[in-house]
Amino acid sequence: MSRLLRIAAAQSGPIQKAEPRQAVVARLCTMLGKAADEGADLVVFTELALTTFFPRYYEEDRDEMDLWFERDMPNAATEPLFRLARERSVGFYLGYGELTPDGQHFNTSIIVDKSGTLVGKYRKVHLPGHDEFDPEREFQHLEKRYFLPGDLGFPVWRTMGGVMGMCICNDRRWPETFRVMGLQGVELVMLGYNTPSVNSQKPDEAIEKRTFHNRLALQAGAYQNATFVVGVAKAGDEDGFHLFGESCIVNPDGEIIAMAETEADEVVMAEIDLDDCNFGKSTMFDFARHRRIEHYGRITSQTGAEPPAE
Ligand code: CDT
Repeated sequence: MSRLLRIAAAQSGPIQKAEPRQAVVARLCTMLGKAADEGADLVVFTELALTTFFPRYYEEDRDEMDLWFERDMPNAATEPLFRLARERSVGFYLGYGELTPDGQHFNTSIIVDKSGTLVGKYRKVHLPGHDEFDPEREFQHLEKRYFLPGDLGFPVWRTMGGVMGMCICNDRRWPETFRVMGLQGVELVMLGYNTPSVNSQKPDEAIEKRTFHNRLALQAGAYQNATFVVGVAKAGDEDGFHLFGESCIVNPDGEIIAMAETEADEVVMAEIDLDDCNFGKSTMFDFARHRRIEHYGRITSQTGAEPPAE
């Protein structure tokens, strides 16, 4: 048995602050077209794929930031992408800033299937950074100021022949993210990321260490849950701030099977067989047989570390 799927990691190059949505969507359409020409079933775009990474900018009045958010999806700017995907019969994952009718802001992603139907929505749970201007940092990372923590959990959906899940950027550093989806039998986790190449609180940290941590998190998440993982960057120099690339596709053995080579718009393709998840899920990571939940209580009853008394 095999369940083959041709997937494309569609890495975005930098998006400058002044770049209009229409121009960005045209770039995404070009990548989706290329992927479709190569037979893609599913294209994975990045986190906040329609704009520059705006949480790096401090604004006293939060309402001033609403211009970075989408009130509807699809909307006039993104309709060409939805139309093209439908015409080419390609599903996609897309990240964007969501402003709900009742005024809530989320860092959101969606899965759209090959018929153009919105299958699922995810709202980023693990928001990194801070919520007030921090003069100690070389640059700001104000996700906690502009977004609420996601309120939808980590659902998975049966679509496009497999069990699909989503997370966003910083979520990949938390094993709970992958495990909660693993416990629902996830076979493909899609995620976008905007990760600065410089640690604003540790400027001498080498970029190699930061890219290593990216691979480490994606590969461990894949292996420990016997799932494919697709991680897709926004990369390159955005308004003077550098984001690393290395968008990649990871198999259920935790091996990287395809990786971007540039920091520009780039489509990375792989044909995967979702049935390759079956071995790990029925042996080493057969959760039903091997997990010992009686020892895991702290995972959900305690947030911070509590070391023993000195
Ligand atoms: N976008 C995002 O979540 N970026 C974070 C960097 C956080 S640095 C304060 C990441 O985990 O890659």
